[in-house]
Amino acid sequence: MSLKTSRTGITGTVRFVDETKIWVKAGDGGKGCVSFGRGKFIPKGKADGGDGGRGGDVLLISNSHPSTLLEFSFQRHHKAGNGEHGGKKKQSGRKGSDCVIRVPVGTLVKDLETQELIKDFTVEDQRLGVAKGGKGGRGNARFVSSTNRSPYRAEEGQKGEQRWLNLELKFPSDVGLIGYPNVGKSTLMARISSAKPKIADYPFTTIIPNLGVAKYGQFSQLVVADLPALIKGAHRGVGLGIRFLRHIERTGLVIHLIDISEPRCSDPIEDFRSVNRELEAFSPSLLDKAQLVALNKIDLTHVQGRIRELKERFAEMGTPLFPISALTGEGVAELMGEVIHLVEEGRERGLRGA
Ligand SMILES: Nc1nc2c(ncn2[C@@H]2O[C@H](COP(=O)(O)OP(=O)(O)OP(=O)(O)O)[C@@H](O)[C@H]2O)c(=O)[nH]1
Ligand SMILES: [Mg+2]
Repeated sequence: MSLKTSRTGITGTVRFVDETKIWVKAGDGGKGCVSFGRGKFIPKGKADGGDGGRGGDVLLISNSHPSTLLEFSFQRHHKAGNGEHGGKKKQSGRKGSDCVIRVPVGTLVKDLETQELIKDFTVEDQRLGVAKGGKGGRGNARFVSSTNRSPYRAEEGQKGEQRWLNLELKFPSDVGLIGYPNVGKSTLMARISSAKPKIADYPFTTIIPNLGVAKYGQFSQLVVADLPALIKGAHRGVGLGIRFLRHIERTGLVIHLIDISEPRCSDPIEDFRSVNRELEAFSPSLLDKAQLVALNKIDLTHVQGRIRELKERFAEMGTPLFPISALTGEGVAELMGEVIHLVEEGRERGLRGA
């Protein structure tokens, strides 16, 4: 996906790729050789043609390093080496070199034609063979028999497998940050993690997901995903749309931020509901995720003054409200205490990356 960022003042184009297609081709097997060495009592010579080498395989290996599939949009074709042809004196051809492709953890691999899910890379160092090299052909030495001691027969190598694959990336994270634009998602991300996302006072500052790692309690690796904002109609493509929501499919829990600091956010409950309707439009299962609701910017006096009323209104819906200031840090420890509690529970049930 490419986005032109005019209002943000960033010139140029930002590319973030979380879905792409690649073509993989394993190596062909080498030909078997037809050759005759000198042999006593064999007028034509002794058949000594060696076998062709096997073609190299194409393998995918998961790696925690790259966090996008961007490089695959530059290089779509991936080919393993062909096997060498067989030689004289029963020399076998060398095997073709394997082609190893490193994909980020969180990548789902599908066969493009059948749409069958072949693999879901959930942890580092998982391997998957996606195209098998062709077998080398047999040389004429293999076809010697009692009736034919000098056969001219040898085989061609088999073709290596080839296919198109669809790669889709869904970040595995513990906590996803969602909400309307400008509510302070990136500010909270910067407060609780080591990430340094761009923060600014205009909507849609964050145009691609940011990942950060937070240290809390015994969790030294709490992965937090700051997602681009949602607005009403996002499922119809309004704003940045809902396409980034795939990244919270793998999230154990969601922090939903709300903001009443500006006159436009007069009804936070309606904002809260419309963001949830967008989640539902993307995938109803997203609403089953644990969701913590935080009222941000309580350092501002007019926000401070409405905490009680809003706590009560959310309590009526059975939703506790965490008043916080991502800017000053007030209330963040209480919110994160609950986050840790839920993440612990989720990990016990094996939720992250599930
Ligand atoms: N007073 C106050 N301002 C805040 C607080 N949190 C964020 N802000 C301000 O609100 C504005 C938006 O903050 P961001 O963190 O960029 O908001 P966002 O939700 O990531 O915005 P988008 O990426 O555009 O969706 C910035 O000017 C922040 O400084 C807070 O707790 N108190
Ligand atoms: Mg942001």
